[in-house]
Amino acid sequence: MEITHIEHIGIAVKSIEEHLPYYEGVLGLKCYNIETVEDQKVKTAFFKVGQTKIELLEPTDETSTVAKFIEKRGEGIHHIAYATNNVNEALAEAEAKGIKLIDNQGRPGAEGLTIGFLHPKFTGGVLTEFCER
Ligand code: CMX
Repeated sequence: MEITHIEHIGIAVKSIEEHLPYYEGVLGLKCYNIETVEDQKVKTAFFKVGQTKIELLEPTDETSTVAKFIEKRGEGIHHIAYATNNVNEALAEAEAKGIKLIDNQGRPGAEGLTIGFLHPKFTGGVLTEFCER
């Protein structure tokens, strides 16, 4: 696989609105997109930092995996997403090297990206996402 850069860092929050003053007012970043990803049961807010983005993730209901994460571990870094030119190839290669997949195939994510996750128990405790534009 070829990883080109960190596409985004996902941060789990209870409320996007509550955290906007920090990202915009303190760090001086601009929230350029707020989007709900129904499939993932999250509302997302994006900020660009060079080539990389910060993605705030707010659960849209209590059955969301992000709601479960916050309940168990509190707000904070939820995942790291790597940009690659072929998600399906990257997933297959990781699996062939013994990594448990969450997604066998890429699926639609926020911002029109195709995404696929690796299980955090096989990646040193970091939920890892591949993204393809
Ligand atoms: N980072 C690191 N570890 C995590 C984790 C995370 N984000 N989420 C869960 N875990 C750990 C748990 O702490 C737990 O560890 P222990 O067994 O030591 O307690 C273990 O993984 C199993 O977790 P769980 O609470 O039982 O939760 P689930 O098995 O129901 O789900 C996971 C975990 C990662 C499979 C699930 O969250 C998932 O499928 N994630 C991928 C999809 C996703 O995260 N979507 C939201 C973002 C979408 C977007 O970016 O648009």
